[in-house]
Amino acid sequence: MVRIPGGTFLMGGDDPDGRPEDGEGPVREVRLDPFLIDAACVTNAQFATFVKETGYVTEAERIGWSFVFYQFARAGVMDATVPGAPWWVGVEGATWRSPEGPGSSIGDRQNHPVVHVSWNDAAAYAEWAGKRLPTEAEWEMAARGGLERKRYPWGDELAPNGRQRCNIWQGPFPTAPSKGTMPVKSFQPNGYGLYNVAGNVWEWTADWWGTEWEPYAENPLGPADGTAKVIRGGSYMCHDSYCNRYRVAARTSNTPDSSTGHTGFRCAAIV
Ligand SMILES: [Cu+2]
Repeated sequence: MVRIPGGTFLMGGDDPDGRPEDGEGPVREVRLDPFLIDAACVTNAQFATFVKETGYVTEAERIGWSFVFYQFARAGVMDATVPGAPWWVGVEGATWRSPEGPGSSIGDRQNHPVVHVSWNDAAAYAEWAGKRLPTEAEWEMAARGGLERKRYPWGDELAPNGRQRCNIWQGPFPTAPSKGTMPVKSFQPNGYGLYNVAGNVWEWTADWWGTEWEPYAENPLGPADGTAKVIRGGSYMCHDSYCNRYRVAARTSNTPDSSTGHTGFRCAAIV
């Protein structure tokens, strides 16, 4: 894990191309105590150890299906779609062990982020590991890597000197061929040593979704309750033609029992 020194930072953003309903802004001052956070997302190998030691069964395994990007779906395709996002298909038997459904495996993806894990699954892993999920404020402070009000975890340019810095969609969406997830330590880390805080997979945070902010907050925990949990960072499917949420201030949410092939998590802990 990486130690984040704490202190005050400017949270949120006012990028003109952010969506107002996402509540990225206004920019506000947030003060945090020091904390620890995983340098990278939890991998398939790490999650496998957790399952082996505890016998844990994920929600997707119990429900019997999960959402898979259409290019990867082969067997088990159901008649389940997401309004406004027809590239997601429900696949019977899609789980963290078989991310594309029956016949697929994570054999050659041990160091990729675990996916098809719900918020509840992520929280169970964190508890087993003696950790917890990061608050949204912790996630963002860590993701900013010590930089102030930048668009990305490394600065304002998406690809400085033409160098790709994150795993986001390449080419026309959603038809160009997707490679899906990459190993959790792909690309250069940010200033705090965190890998892939932009792109690769969305990351669950501890907070319930909300869009109301105070101009100043100390160790904020988000709303007391809600129906969806905040996810941060964007995924390999993000592309500025439809979703530019790989920006470091960007945010969205999903219900705590949902799982998809592009959402994972990293853990935090007290110092
Ligand atoms: Cu996106």
